[in-house]
Amino acid sequence: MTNLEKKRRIPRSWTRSVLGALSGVLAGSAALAVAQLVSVWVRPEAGPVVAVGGAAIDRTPAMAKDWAVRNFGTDDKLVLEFGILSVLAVLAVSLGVLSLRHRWSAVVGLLLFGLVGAAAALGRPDSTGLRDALPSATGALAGAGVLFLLAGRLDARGGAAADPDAAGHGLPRRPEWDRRGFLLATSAAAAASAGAAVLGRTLNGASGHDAVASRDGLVLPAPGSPAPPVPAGAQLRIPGASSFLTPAKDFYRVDTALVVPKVDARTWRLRVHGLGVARPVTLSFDELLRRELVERDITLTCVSNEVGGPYVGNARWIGVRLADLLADCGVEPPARGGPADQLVARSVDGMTIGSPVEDVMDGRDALLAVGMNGEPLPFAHGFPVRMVVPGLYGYVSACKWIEDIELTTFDAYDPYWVARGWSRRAPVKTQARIDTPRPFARPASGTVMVAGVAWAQHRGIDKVEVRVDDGPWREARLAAEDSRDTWRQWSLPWQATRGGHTLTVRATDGAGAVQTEKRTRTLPDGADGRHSVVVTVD
Ligand SMILES: Nc1nc2c(c(=O)[nH]1)N[C@H]1C(S)=C(S)[C@@H](COP(=O)(O)O)O[C@H]1N2
Ligand SMILES: [Mo]
Repeated sequence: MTNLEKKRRIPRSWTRSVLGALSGVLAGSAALAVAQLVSVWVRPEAGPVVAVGGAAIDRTPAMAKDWAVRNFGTDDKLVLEFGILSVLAVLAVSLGVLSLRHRWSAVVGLLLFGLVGAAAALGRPDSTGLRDALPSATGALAGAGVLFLLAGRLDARGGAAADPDAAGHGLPRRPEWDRRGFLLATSAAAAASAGAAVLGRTLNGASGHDAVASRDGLVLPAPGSPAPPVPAGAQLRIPGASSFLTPAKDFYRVDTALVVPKVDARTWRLRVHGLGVARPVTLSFDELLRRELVERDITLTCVSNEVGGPYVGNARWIGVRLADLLADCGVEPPARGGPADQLVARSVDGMTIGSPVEDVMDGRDALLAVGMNGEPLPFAHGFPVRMVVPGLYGYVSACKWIEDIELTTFDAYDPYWVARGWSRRAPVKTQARIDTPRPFARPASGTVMVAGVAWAQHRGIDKVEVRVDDGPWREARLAAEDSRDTWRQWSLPWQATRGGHTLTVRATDGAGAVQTEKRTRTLPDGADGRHSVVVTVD
C-alpha cells in the first residue's frame, strides 16, 4: 500500500464509521418514532421508553428507589427517561457501526431490543394484553428496515456501479459507496421519523381529551359536612415557614407513573368486593357523588421523606367516608369479627396499596377523595378518585386513580411496596421540621425567628421544643390546632449570637411520645430522628 493510499484510506474508514453510527442513530430514532405513533393507538403507557422505565421502577430495589427519590426528588422520572435514552443512543451507535461489517447481525440486534421493549410492556402490572407489545414490535421492525437500507447504501461492494461520481475520484477501481443513495435514504428516514415523532407526540398529548373534558365539566356538590374554617391562629405567617394549607401546585408528588393516568370520570367505576363483603358493589362517579360528601383538612406524608424532607403536604380534601361505604357493603372490621384485616386498593395503572381495615373503619376520616382545596383532584394527584387516610403513610393508604377495593388479609396478599421490602403497616411517625432559617443560612445576630411545622397525624402535636447547640430544650410557640389530622406550625424567637450554631427540633405527640433521637433510614417504615439545621450568625 502506498503512502498516498494510506492517507486516503484512513479518513475514509473514519468517515464510514461516523456514517455507520449515523445510520444506527437514524434507525433508532425511526424505531422510537414509529413506536410512539403506534402507542397512540394502543395506549401511551405501552411505548418502549415508558414500558422499560416502568419495568425498571418495578424492579428497582427499595433502597435504590429511595436513593433516587432522595437525590432527584420529583425529577427522578426525568432522570430515568434520560438514562434510558442515553443507553439507547449508545446501543444505536454501536449497532450502526456493527452494520458496516455485519449487516444482518445489526438488524437482528435491533429486533432483539424491540423484544426487550415488548417484554417490558407485557410485564407491567397494568398491561392490557398482547396489544401492548405492538409499539415496540412495530418500532423495531421499522428501525431494522431503516438500518438495513442505510447499511446497504454504505456497503462498499454494491456501491461502485451505483455512484456515477466514483470515476471522477481518479481511483476508478476503488470500492465506493452509494453516496447519493445514502444521502437520500438518511434524509428520508430523518424526515419520516421526525414526522412520526411529532405526530405521535401531538396525538398522545390529546389522548386524554375525554378525561380532561370530564374534569373541566365537573362541579363538585357542596359538602354536606364542610370542614370548619381553619382557625385564625393556625397560620403564623412567618416568612420562610410552610403555609398551613399547601396549594395543589406545590403539593409533593410521589408515584410510579411515567405517564400520569388520565381517567374519564364519566366511564370510571369503582368495584368493592372480596372477603366478608356481603354486598359487593360497582359504583359510578355520579353514584359516588350522590353519597354524603365530607370536607376535612388532612396532612399527607410519604414514607420516603427523610428527617426534615419535603414529602409532606396539607390539603383540604372533599370525599366520601370510606367506612360508611364499606359498612353498606356489609364489611365488619376485625375488632367486630370481620374476616378481612387488609383493604387492598388498586389503581388504573396497576398500583396496589394495602391498608388495615381496622384503621379505615375506626372512626377516623378515611376518605375516597374527589376534591383537593376546593377543586376536583388534579390528574397528578389521582383524578377522579383517590384514598386519603389520616395517620398512615401514603404508600399504605393514599391510592390515586383508584378503581378497585378488595377486602383480604395481610397473610394472603402483599401489595406493591410490601413486596419490595417496605412494612405491611406504617403509621406516620412523629416529626418536626425547621423551615427557617434554611441550612447554612447567615442571619444577622439579634432576634432570629426559628419556625417550621410538626406532624403526627391522628395523634396530634402537643409540644415542640428547640435546642441551640447543646443548650437546654426550649418550648416553641405552637400555632392553633386545626385538627389532630393536620400538621401544626411552630415558632421560637432566638437571640442569636455570632458564630456557628446548630438548631435542633423535637416534637411531642398527642399520645405523649417524644420524637426519638436515634436516626433511622426511611426503609422499611419511615425515618426516625430529629431535624437539625446548621447556621452561621454574622
Ligand atoms: N396509583 C398510585 N397511587 C399512589 C402511589 C403510586 O405510585 N401510584 N404512590 C403513593 C405514595 S408512596 C404516596 S406518598 C402518595 C403521594 O400522593 P401525592 O402524589 O398526591 O402527594 O400517593 C400514593 N398513591
Ligand atoms: Mo410515599
